[in-house]
Amino acid sequence: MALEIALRGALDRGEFVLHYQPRIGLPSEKLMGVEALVRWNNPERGLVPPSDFISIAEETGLIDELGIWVLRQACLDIQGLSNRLGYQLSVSVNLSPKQLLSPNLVAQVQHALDQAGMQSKYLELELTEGAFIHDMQASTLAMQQLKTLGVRLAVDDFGTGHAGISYLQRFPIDVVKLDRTFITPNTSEPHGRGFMKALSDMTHALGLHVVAEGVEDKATLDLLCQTQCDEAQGYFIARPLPLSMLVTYVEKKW
Ligand code: G
Ligand code: G
Ligand code: MN
Ligand code: NA
Repeated sequence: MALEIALRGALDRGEFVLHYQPRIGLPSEKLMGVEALVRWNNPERGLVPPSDFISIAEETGLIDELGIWVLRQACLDIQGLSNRLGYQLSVSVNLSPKQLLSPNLVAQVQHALDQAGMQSKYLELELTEGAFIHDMQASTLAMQQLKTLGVRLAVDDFGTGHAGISYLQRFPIDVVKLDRTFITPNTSEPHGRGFMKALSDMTHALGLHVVAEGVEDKATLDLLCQTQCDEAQGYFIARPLPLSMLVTYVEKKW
């Protein structure tokens, strides 16, 4: 209850901030876009990670309002940056399962795009497997409606849930984000390359794009290039950065 009230106040006072983690294309290593990750800039506690408040926001219904703020701010920030750079970046936004089933989601997404002047194909929405296995009919419908806007849909943390491969075919998904627990061990294991190649081939056979998360070293990035992974994200490339530092990162690289 205390945290719920604190979160409510944080929304009203504008204490939430977004950090952006770069995502590069392979093998070009060209910057393709960023993932927006929310933090709470608490005056007493400092930066509070999402793991400390997202589930409470979901339980109390605050996630709808927080989610709308994240969507709008992410589109505004990244379209603004793209305009300044003369170089279009994509932005990925995490959606909680509850948001996917909200009847207002499609209108909210369209509004966020309009407000930022962003073309829908540059917005990607990340859903975890858990978001669409509870009510398959409702989530399929919601996903189809989002697809008609022209946004991309990604399965986040793929491989950690129970959904499995059949879900990639059943739902209108464009992108698979392989969970980081899959990625690093493969560099050191004898069958790692074969495993990564199989995952990448399977994803491509389904007509989907594959993104590796949690890339922490050069050996892993090399392995992902060799196994035709499409994009990569992780500390070896860049940590999640405040907008001002993202600007510096982009300007240094280009
Ligand atoms: O940045 P960090 O590793 O602390 O993020 C942990 C998790 O928090 C992410 O994996 C993601 O699932 C979740 N998360 C981050 N930002 C958002 C957001 O804006 N909305 C939702 N629903 N989840 C988020
Ligand atoms: O669940 P989701 O993929 O949305 O969350 C991404 C989270 O993973 C972010 O909170 C981010 O801080 C974290 N992350 C990003 N890159 C790396 C990495 O290379 N290693 C580890 N351990 N965590 C990472
Ligand atoms: Mn994510
Ligand atoms: Na993930």
